[in-house]
Amino acid sequence: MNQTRANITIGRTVCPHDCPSACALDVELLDDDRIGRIRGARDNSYTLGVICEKVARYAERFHHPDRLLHPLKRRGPKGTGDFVRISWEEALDLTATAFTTAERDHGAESVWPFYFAGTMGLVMRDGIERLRNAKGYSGMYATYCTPLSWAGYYAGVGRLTGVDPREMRHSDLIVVWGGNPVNTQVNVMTHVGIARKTRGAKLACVDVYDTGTMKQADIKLLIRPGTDGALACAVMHVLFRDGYADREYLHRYTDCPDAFERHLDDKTPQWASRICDIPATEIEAFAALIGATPRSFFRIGYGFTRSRNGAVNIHAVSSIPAVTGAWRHQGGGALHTNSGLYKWDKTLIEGRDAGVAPARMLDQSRIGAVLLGDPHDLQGGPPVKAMLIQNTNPASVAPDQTSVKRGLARDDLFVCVHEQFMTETARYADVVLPATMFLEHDDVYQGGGHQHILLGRRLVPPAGECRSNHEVISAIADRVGATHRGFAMTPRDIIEATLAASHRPGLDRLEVDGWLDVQTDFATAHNLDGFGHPDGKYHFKPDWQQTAAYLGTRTLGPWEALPPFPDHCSLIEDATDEYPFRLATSPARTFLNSTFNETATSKTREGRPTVMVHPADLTALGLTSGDKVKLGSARGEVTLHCRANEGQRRGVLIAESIWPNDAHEDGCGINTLTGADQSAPAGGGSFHDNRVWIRKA
Ligand SMILES: Nc1nc2c(c(=O)[nH]1)N[C@H]1C(S)=C(S)[C@@H](COP(=O)(O)OP(=O)(O)OC[C@H]3O[C@@H](n4cnc5c(=O)[nH]c(N)nc54)[C@H](O)[C@@H]3O)O[C@H]1N2
Ligand SMILES: Nc1nc2c(c(=O)[nH]1)N[C@H]1C(S)=C(S)[C@@H](COP(=O)(O)OP(=O)(O)OC[C@H]3O[C@@H](n4cnc5c(=O)[nH]c(N)nc54)[C@H](O)[C@@H]3O)O[C@H]1N2
Ligand code: SF4
Ligand SMILES: [Mo]
Repeated sequence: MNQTRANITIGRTVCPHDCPSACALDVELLDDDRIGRIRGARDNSYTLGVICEKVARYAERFHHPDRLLHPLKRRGPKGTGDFVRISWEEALDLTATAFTTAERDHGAESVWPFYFAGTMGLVMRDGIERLRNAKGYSGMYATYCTPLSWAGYYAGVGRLTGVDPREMRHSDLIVVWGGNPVNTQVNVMTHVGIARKTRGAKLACVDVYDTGTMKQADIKLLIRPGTDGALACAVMHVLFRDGYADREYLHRYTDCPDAFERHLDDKTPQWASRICDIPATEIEAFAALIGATPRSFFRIGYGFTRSRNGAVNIHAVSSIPAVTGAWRHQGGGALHTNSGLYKWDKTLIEGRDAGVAPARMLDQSRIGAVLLGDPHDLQGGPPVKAMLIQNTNPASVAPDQTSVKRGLARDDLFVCVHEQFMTETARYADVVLPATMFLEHDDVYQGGGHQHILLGRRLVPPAGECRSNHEVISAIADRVGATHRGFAMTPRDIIEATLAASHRPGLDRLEVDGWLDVQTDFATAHNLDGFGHPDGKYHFKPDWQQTAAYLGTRTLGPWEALPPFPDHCSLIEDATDEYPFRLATSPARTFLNSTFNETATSKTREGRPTVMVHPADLTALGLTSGDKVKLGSARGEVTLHCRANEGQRRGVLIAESIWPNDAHEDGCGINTLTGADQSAPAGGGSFHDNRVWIRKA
């Protein structure tokens, strides 16, 4: 229901972006189709009235003069962005004809619907799966973001849930490990702030540079990228050594505490100090604080898992509260994601009951290799001849950018991109379709970092000729002869039916309240009735094959080289003489992956593409802060400017991302440097694990 404040109508909806906060929003509706300021809903117990600055000024993106407003057909060469306007009829016919021709000549698996999380709405994001399931098109195994972290957390805990983040108000120590919520999910800081104010809680932060979160922390651990496993092991070594391990808890709730304790015997702070490049005394003090603070809350981020050893590292970090028994206490335990809380029945949304034999799954992060016909990636099946791309911008965000661009530029490949802006990917399309934004369609959302199901309402009519993902999927389905009842339903009908199938209250409840708090009880959230594995124990000894199966894949990458227990795993791209630096490409505050990098305010805030370098390294390299530099990896070269930064280890480079490709010289974006090799045990982007050289441009 819309409300009125100071004569301005306020509409309530949800932020759709790929962010664990999934904020409940109050939107100023200035007239029938213009929005004003956006604020966080004060009455949502997680949002608490706070949202990030980029969404607060969403009007800048929503009413952007460069928004796509009508369908386009390519006129110039692929990648150049030379298009002419066409009608929806023509655009859909061209797309359907290309799909039908590919299917006829090469089989249904030669069509590859490709998507990610531009919107997190379940109907608009996942509806594309219904099209592929109804046709037997190739599937996509989503690996940009979560497989490394989910594998490692699941291997230990046995489920993808954690402690209610609102419990932080009862915490005495909050450890933000490998995440930067000041940039990436600001609401965590609201709840940290409450704990600090009301209880004097301490904030500890583990990162590879002095992020906004690190700057606010009482305890700062500034380590080398990819060494979190070593730090966590040394912390646990001290916990066992100094009597902080809760042995009664360990024997009741964990799989093999004695073997694990012996394994940690030589994982001393001195050992970790050499790997992490921090003083052993800092590790001792950190461990003692964790040991002495029963109410320690581990808020475990994604960033530190974007390394080839990321699954091992997050498993190691998740093991710490299992050693201290922090899970027992209010305000103690861990949260990585609550994705496992919702238990949606997605049969209707994804058309899982379409009755067509399942097709091969192609690795999302390997899009370059797939399009270039790598036989290993194609798994003995046909080449990809036609694509529909929704909700993602692979020519910017996917690793190994050079291959992605070469693949997309193939003359014998048909690509339809459904987008809000003329992204790097859209420039390679044969047909571009204009997409609605979240304020123009209905959907339902879940909080990855909290515990709400939220209703996203359509508040204004679509701009120009924009159509929603659901409309486009249904129109293509109609033309290619894909049948499923979902294509004829409205988004609201689909939401209603999905809520019912998932045993949740109906849409009328969501209509009134705006959201539903689905938090489980204390004992369940704290795993006090047992962890998620069949034996009810926390597993110090991971079963990576079972973990990969849980994630819906077989083991990928060099998984047999993973250590049997938490450890420092050396699978990362360690520096060499040729590539002496380690580069992390951490998220910039006012971009969200490649979204918002089209807004002037974000670009102004971020300045220009920059790599931060330790001042001593700059001197040794003969560089001055502000110089134009080139970075090179085995994959390619990128041009940007350097800036001195004391707050990182020597030998480490940080390039906050993701800038538009053409903000760099030659249009080569930061992912020209990153690798698309599959990480163990189940794939996943290792965006912060790059060995590179740096020199003056
Ligand atoms: N402003 C903004 N917000 C975002 C995003 C964005 O791009 N920009 N992206 C959204 C998405 S898709 C996601 S998945 C989430 C992710 O949000 P987070 O969980 O916060 O993860 P990241 O942002 O990838 O990285 C967080 C931090 O990890 C650090 N890091 C990198 N390597 C290591 C390492 O080896 N060890 C340690 N300890 N730290 C390391 C990085 O420097 C960075 O500061 O954020 C979402 N929110
Ligand atoms: N170097 C480096 N690369 C990274 C990362 C990093 O930290 N460093 N992070 C990685 C991570 S964690 C992730 S999740 C990926 C994310 O990568 P992407 O999922 O590609 O995320 P975005 O760049 O935000 O692109 C989303 C696109 O969807 C469009 N969109 C939004 N809503 C809708 C809609 O309703 N319909 C349609 N059709 N389109 C819509 C937006 O306009 C935008 O262009 O990037 C990865 N790439
Ligand atoms: S913090 Fe995240 S969920 Fe909240 S408004 Fe910003 S991008 Fe959206
Ligand atoms: Mo992500």
